[in-house]
Amino acid sequence: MDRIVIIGGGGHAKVVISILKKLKRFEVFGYVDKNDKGALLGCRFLGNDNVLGEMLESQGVKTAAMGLGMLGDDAVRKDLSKRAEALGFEFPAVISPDARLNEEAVIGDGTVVMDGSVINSGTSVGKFCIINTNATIDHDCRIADNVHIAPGAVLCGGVEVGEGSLIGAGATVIQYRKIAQNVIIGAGAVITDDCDCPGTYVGVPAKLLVK
Ligand code: JB3
Repeated sequence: MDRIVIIGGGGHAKVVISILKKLKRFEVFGYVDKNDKGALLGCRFLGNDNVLGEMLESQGVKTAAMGLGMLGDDAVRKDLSKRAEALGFEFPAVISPDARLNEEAVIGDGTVVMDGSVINSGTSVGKFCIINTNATIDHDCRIADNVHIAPGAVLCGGVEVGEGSLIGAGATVIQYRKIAQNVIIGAGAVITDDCDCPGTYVGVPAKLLVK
């Protein structure tokens, strides 16, 4: 089995590790973090990000998974994934065996699809997204890179979500609505209109929070 390193050692990384262990496709070699968080589900601390180069050169670790979560600001994740790709790491999509993907659902590199989520036919998901636990994305959606669909969120058919946006836990986006880049949809919000401006939308029906 190929070796894989997890970037980040927090709660999200633990979920990614649990999925990788179920997949039995990779040997989870360890995780890198700013701090030693001890063993994560048996996965050892390897050091900080500066050891990634050595992992590639002398430990034969060619693949990585992004273990940092994203709650609206994807800057650190984006920087880390770019740095690791520049070193030569590959980021395969990590798709739980307990997720359901229907025909012609396309998932980008580096994206993690958690347990219980459903991605329906004709939907495309970009790179380095998080499709979190029990999220449902229905047919023909277009999800850009670095998007987080939080646990239990519901995207009806034909929804578009721009780069770096977060659809909060339990939020609903009705069919064919468009969410711009760098938008945060609050937990439980119901989106009935397009969200054209970056910012935070909350409530039922959701409205842009004015700063
Ligand atoms: O809501 C859910 C289901 N999951 C959340 C997820 C989407 O986002 C979760 O509850 C958290 O809110 C968050 O998960 P994450 O990113 O695992 O959060 P936390 O538990 O705080 O762990 C972040 C880890 O990243 C910490 O161990 C930090 O030390 C580490 N970290 C921060 N900056 C870094 C860096 N690790 C590396 N390798 N490099 C960094 O630059």
